[in-house]
Amino acid sequence: HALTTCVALLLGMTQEVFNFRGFRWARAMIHAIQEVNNRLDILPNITLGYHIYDTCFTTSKTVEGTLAYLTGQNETMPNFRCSAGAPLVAVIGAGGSTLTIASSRIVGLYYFPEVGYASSCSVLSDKYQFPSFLRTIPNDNHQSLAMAELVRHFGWVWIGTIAADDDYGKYGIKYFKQNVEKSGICIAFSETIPKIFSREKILAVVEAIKESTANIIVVYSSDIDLSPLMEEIANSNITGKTWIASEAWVTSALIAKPEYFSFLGGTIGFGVRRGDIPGLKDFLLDVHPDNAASDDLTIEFWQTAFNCTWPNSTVPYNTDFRINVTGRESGVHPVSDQLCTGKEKLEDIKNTYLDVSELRITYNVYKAVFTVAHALNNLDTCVEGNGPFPKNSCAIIYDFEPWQLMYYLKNVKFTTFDNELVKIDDNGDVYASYDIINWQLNETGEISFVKIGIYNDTKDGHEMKIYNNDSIFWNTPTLKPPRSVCTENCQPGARKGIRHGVPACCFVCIPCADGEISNKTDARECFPCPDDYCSNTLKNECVLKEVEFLAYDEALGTTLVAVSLFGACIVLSVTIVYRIHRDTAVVKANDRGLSFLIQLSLVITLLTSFLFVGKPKEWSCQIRQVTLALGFSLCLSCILGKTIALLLTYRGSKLNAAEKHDHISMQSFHQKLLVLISMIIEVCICTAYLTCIPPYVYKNMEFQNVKIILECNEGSIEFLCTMFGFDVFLAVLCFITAFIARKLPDNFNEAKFITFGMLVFFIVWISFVPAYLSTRGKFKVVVEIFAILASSFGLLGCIFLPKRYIILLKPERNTEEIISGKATTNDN
Ligand code: TCR
Repeated sequence: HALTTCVALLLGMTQEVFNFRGFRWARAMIHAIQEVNNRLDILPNITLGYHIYDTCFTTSKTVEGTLAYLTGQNETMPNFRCSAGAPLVAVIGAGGSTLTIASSRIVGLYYFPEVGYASSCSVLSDKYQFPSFLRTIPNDNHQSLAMAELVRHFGWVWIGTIAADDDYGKYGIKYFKQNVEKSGICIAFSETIPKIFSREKILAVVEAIKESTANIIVVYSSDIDLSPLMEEIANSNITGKTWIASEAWVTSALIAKPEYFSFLGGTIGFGVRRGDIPGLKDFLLDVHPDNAASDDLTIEFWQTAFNCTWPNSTVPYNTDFRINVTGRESGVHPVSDQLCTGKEKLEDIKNTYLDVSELRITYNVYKAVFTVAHALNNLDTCVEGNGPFPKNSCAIIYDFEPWQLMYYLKNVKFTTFDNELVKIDDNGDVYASYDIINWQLNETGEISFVKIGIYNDTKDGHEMKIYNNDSIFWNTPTLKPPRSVCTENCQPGARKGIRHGVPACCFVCIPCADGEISNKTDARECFPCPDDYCSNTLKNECVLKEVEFLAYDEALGTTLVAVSLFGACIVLSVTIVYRIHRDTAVVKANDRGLSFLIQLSLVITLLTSFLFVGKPKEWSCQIRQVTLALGFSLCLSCILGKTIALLLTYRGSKLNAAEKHDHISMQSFHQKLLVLISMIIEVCICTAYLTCIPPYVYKNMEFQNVKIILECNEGSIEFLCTMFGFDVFLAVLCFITAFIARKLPDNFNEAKFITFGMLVFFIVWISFVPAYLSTRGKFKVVVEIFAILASSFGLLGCIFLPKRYIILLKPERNTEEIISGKATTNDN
C-alpha cells in the first residue's frame, strides 16, 4: 500500500487576469510529481501528493495559503488535496521573493522546508532569517554582477535603472548600483514601478525615461509588474533605448510582443538555464474541465483561453474587484456570453501556457520537486545504524520531523534528465549560470530570444562570454552598439572639469592653457610642457619651441655678412694701394705703420659681424664683444696717435731738417707707445671681464611662449660698459684732438676728415643705444651689426678713401711740397 506524502505549491496564478505562465508552472509541478510517482528508482513505495495554493501575487494570500497548508484548514484551496493524515513534506514556492519572504518566515519558525523556484532575492540566502529556505534559482547577486559586467563590457557609463517595488527589484538594483558605481559608471535615474497600478506613477517613470539622456536602462522587475509601464512606453513612443532585462521578464511573452519590437528590440537580458522537460508538452495539452469538474483553476483557464463561459460554473470570469478600485480598464476582457462547449481544441490556440520553447522557471519548478523527492528518497533509504542522526539513527518516512528532512535537503545532489548536476550549498543556493539573451525579430515577425553568450559563476570570480558581437541585434539607427554617456569624452588637449551638483560622469571639457597639454582622453589634468617645449595648437603634444637667432642662411644674415665682407675687401684694397704707393707722400705722411694698423683694426671690426650672425655658442658669445672692443680700441688709439701727431707736426714744422727727422721718429715712437698702452689697458679690462663674469648663451623665453630667442647674455653690464667706455673715451679724445687740429695745415686735410669720421662714429653709436634697447630677439643683433658696419665704413670712408682718391686719381698732388708749407695756401 502506497503511502502518500504531501507537498504544497505556492504560486501566483491570478492577479488581474489569469496567468497562463503560472498555470504552466502548476502543471509542470504535477507532471514532475507524477514522474516521481511513476519512477521506481525514487520513492518506490511512496506516492507524493500535493496542494496548490494561488498567492494572487499578494502577501496576504500567500500567508493564508501557508497557514492553511500547515494547519490543515483547507477551505480556501482549489481542488487538489492530499489524503487525510498524509505527512506534510515541504512547500515549493512561492513565486516572487516578497511572497517567499512572507511564507518562509512562517515555515522557518518550525524549520519546515521551503524550496523556491523563482525567488531569487539575495536576502533569502541569509540563513539566520530564513533557516529552512532553499532554492533552485541562483541568488540575484550573481545576476546584478553579470549586468554590471555587461554594462562595463560595452562601455556604457550613463545608465537609468527601474526596479519593481518589491524585494526582487530593490535588492537587485541596489546590488547592481553598488557594483557599477565602483567602476565609475553613473546612474542617470532610478525609478520604481508601483506594485498597485497607478497611472500617475507610471507616467512619472515614463517622463523620467523620456527626459534622460541615458540610452541604457536596466530593469529589475517581474513581467506582471512591468507590463503596464511597457504599455505606456509604447503609447509615448520612446525609442532609441536599449533595455537590460532581468531574468524575470527577459523571456516573458507578456512583454516580448512583436508590436513592442520597435522600442524593445535589441533588449539584452539574463536567463537561467533552460531545459526541455520530456513529455511536458503532451501533459500540458492533456487538460480539460471535464477531467476535473470541480477544479476551479482549470475551468478558469479554459474560460480565459477560449473566451467563453463554462456552463453552470461558479467561477467568475475575470471579475476581480480590484479592477474597479484602481480604475484600470486595459487588459480586461469583456465578459463573454458565449458558452464553452468543451469541444474547443487546445492544439488550435497559441498562448503562453503551451509555449514550451523557453522553459526556464518551469525547469526550476521541476528541479524543486526533484530536490524534495531526492531528499525524501535519501531519508527513506537510510540504513539504521548508519544514519546521520544521534546514535547513527535514521528518520522514519512515515513520521519524521521537518529538521530531519532539512538535513537531507541540504545535502541533496542529483542530475536531471538534462545531465545538469543540481547541488544545494550551505546557504540553500545553487550554482549560478546564465544565458545572455538578445531580442531579435525572426522571419515570422515574432520576437526570438537569441542566446548571444553566457555568464558563469566560477570558483575564482566569474566569467562572461559573448560569442560573437556581430550576432547581437542593436535597436539603433546604425545597428551598432549604442553609446550611453552623459558627456562625450574629453579629447586629448582638454581636461575634465567637475560640475557641481551633477554625477561625476557629467563634466565639462576645459581646453588646456598655452604651454600645457593632455595626451589622453578624459584626462583629469593638463600637464605643463618642459622648458624648451611648448604645446601645439591641439594642446595634445609638447613640441620643441622654435629657436630664433640670426642665421647665415636668411636674407638679413647673408646681406650683413656680405656687406661686412665687402667692407673688408675695400680695406684690403686700400692696404694694397698703400703698399704699392708706400713711398709716396700721402702714404708716408703721418706714420705708415699706424695706417696699416688702422686698416687691420677695421678688418677686425668688420669681420666681427661674423661672430654675431649664426647660432650663438658659448665661445662666440664670449669673444664677439671683446673682439669688437679690442678692434675699436686699436683703431681709435691709432687714430688718436695720428691726431696727436698732427698737432705736434704743426709745431715741428718750424724745425730744421735734422731736428725734424728726430722729431718725427720720436713722434712715431710715442705714437706706438700710446697704441700699446691703450691696447694693454683694453686687454686687461677684457681679461678681467672674461675671467670674472663672462657672457654666456641664454635662452630667452620671456617674450614669447612659442619661441626661444637664443641670445648672448652679456654677463656683466658693468664690465661691458667699462670695456666700451674705454673705447668711447678714446673716441672722445680723438674727436677733441682732431677738432683742434682741423684748422692746421696738415697732410691733405687729414684732421678734418678724422673729425668728420669721428662725428659719424658718434652719431652711429649714439643712435645705436635707443635702437638696441627697443628691439627684441634677433633684431637686436642686427642693430648691433648695423652699427658696427656703419661706424667701420664711416671711419674707412673718412680716413682712407680721400687719400686713395689722391693716390690713384690725383697723383700730381701726391708730392712733398704740397704737404709742407705751401699746403696752407692750398687749403680751404
Ligand atoms: N525572481 C523574481 C520573480 C521571478 C519571476 C520570474 C516571476 C523571477 N523569474 C519569471 C515570473 C516569471 C526571478 C523574484 O521576485 O525573486
